[in-house]
Amino acid sequence: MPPPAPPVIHSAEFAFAAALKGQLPPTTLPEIAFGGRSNVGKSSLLNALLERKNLVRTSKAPGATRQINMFRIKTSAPEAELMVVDLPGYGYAARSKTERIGWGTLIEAYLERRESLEALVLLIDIRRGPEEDDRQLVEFWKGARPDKPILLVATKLDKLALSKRKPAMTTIQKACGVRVIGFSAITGDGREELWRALFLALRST
Ligand SMILES: Nc1nc2c(ncn2[C@@H]2O[C@H](COP(=O)(O)OP(=O)(O)OP(=O)(O)O)[C@@H](O)[C@H]2O)c(=O)[nH]1
Ligand SMILES: [Mg+2]
Repeated sequence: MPPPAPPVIHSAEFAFAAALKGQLPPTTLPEIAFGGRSNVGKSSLLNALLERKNLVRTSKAPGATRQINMFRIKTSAPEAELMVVDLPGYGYAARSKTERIGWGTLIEAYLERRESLEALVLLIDIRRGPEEDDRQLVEFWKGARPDKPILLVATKLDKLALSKRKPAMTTIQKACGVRVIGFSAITGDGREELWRALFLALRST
């Protein structure tokens, strides 16, 4: 069967926010989580992916997303219903130490125990490449969820000259041992490929 084309987004709506120690809603739909360093472009990618300008809050100042935010998505062609999860970014030094540890624990607990979580999409700024905490997250996922896929997305593709994109993506791929998709929330580059990979990930579990 050919891989599905990018779907029609029927509806995309905010469903739930869980703060530190907050309760998550009962699991009803398959979930895909989007994680990465603060300011890497998680919220922007979700808006671009879902073709909604302001569904997910973005910001120039790092640390904009301070909760686990869930969005309920319905698509057709192919028909699917899923939860897309915007995680708070890590590596934001301006937070207090207690706050950083608390958030780390919240995200780890979510990634490790959430039953309906089917895949992790890890975003890495194409200009920065993977840093220590990115590689740690890849290893954490492989250890905690050996049977579930992880996808890497190199963000802000538009900020790098065309000739430098491929080598930068290869560096990320080699460092993490996971396939990389290039993406730009500004131009929409990579949107189709990412959707294809997401549906494959959902199907493979
Ligand atoms: N040029 C360019 N800028 C981008 C792209 N994606 C995000 N940005 C910018 O990067 C900044 C951070 O984007 P967000 O989407 O808020 O990043 P985030 O990862 O959700 O950040 P936190 O919620 O703080 O963890 C904003 O100023 C965005 O406009 C992109 O593909 N290209
Ligand atoms: Mg955000």
